[in-house]
Amino acid sequence: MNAKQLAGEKAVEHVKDGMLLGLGTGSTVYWSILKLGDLVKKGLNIKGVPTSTNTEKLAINLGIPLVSLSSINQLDLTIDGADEANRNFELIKGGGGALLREKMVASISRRFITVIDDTKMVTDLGEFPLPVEIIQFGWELTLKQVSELGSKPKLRMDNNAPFITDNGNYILDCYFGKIQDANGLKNTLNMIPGVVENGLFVNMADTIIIGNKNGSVSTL
Ligand code: ABF
Repeated sequence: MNAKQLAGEKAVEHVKDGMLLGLGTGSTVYWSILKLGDLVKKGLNIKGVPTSTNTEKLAINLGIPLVSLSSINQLDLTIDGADEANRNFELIKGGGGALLREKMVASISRRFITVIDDTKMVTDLGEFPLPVEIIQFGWELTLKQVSELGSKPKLRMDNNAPFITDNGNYILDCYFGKIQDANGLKNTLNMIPGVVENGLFVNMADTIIIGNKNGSVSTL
């Protein structure tokens, strides 16, 4: 079993009958969804899953019922991946471009479990360029304002055109170097008018499950 599968499957042990679940995107949470589908077939009753993006198709194929996000106030548990995590449970997410919907789902979850392999665990966030979702209008101005915060932002491209998120926005991948004050940077970025949301998840994850290459699983 690979490290991502170890973490993804371990997280499913926290799923109880009758839960409303949030599921993110990515190749680690992929294993959580497969394991969930297996347990649903064996009778586990999942009340519903408002998946955030292309996980929808997978959930449907595995017989996991979907609920619309607007019809619920709270989720019992969200399981999602991350691009980087530190021991303060701060995350960088959005490598897959789905950070806004993932943050919306995580924000209404009583519990939020992050599943990663050990390569994602870092002392300081920032080696992975921080994804920032911005509106298309005046994106060059927004890029300049983000760079004035001390980053080197790059417009994310998809082949020869700008990458477009599920919400019709652009993504800036911003290299800040070591991020010492994740909460401060998260808030400062979101004060820029053209910024919709950013990939700093602070005070959201309560558990980090790490699949290790030696075949063990650690839980923080
Ligand atoms: C998603 O999964 C994103 O927020 C994050 O970028 C990505 C991590 O993907 P993987 O699990 O494939 O490394 O949650």
